[in-house]
Amino acid sequence: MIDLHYWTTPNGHKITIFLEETGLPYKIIPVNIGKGEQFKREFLAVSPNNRIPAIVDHDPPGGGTPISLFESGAILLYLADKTGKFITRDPRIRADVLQWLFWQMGNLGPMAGQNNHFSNYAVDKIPYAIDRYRNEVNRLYGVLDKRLADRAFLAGDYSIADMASYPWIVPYERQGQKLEDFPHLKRWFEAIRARPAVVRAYDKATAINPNPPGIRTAEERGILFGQTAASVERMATR
Ligand SMILES: N[C@@H](CCC(=O)N[C@@H](CS)C(=O)NCC(=O)O)C(=O)O
Repeated sequence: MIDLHYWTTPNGHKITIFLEETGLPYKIIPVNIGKGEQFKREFLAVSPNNRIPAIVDHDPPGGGTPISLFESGAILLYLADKTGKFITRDPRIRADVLQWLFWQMGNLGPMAGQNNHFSNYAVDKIPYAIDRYRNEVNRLYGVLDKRLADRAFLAGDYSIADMASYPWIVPYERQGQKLEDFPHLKRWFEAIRARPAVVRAYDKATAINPNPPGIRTAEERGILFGQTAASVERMATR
C-alpha cells in the first residue's frame, strides 16, 4: 500500500494519474495547502520542502522499512522503476524519458506556477511579471508542440514524461494560452485527457476538492504567499 500525501493541484495529479494507470493500491492523505496542512509535523517528516506531493511506500522493492519520497519527478521515476511501467530499460528511450521528465520539473512546472501566481493570484497586477511568465509558458508550449510534431508521445510510448507535463496543460486558459496555436500539443492533450485512468484521477480530485482553482481567500493568501525560512518554524506547531 502506498500513502499519497496529496492536494488537487497539477503536481498532485501527476501521481494520481500514475497510480490509476498502474492500479497500484494507494490511500490518499489530503493535505489542504490552502489551510496550511503542508506545515503539519507529520507531513514535514516526509516532505521537508512543505510541498505536495509525497509518498510513503510500505511495500518497497526488496522489502524492509517503508520508503518515503517527495518531489513529483522523483516519485514518478521511483514508481516507474518499481513497477517497470511507463519507463523502459532501453537506454536511448530511457534517456529521452528522463530528459523530458526533468525538462518538465525544471521548466514547465516552475514557470507555469509563476505565471499562475502573477496572472491570477497576485493582487498587484504587475505587467512586466505577467508578460515575462506568460511569454515563457508560451515558449514552453511551443517546445512541446515541436517535440510532438512527429511522434505520439514525448519519449517513446506514453510514459512518466507525458504524465508530468499533462497536468500543466490542463489549465491552459488560466495560463493565457490557446491550444489552437499548438496543434500537435492539442492532439496529444486530447489523447491523454481521454484515457480512463486520467479521467479517474481528475474525478478523485473533484471528489476531494469540489472548488475549482480560483481566487484565493485572504487566509489562504497569508498561508501560501510570502513564505520565508521562518514560516516552517512558525507554522509547524499544528
Ligand atoms: N517541485 C515540486 C513542486 C511541488 C509544489 O510546488 N507543490 C505545491 C502545489 S502544486 C504545494 O505544495 N504548495 C504548498 C505551498 O506553497 O505551501 C514537485 O514537483 O513536487
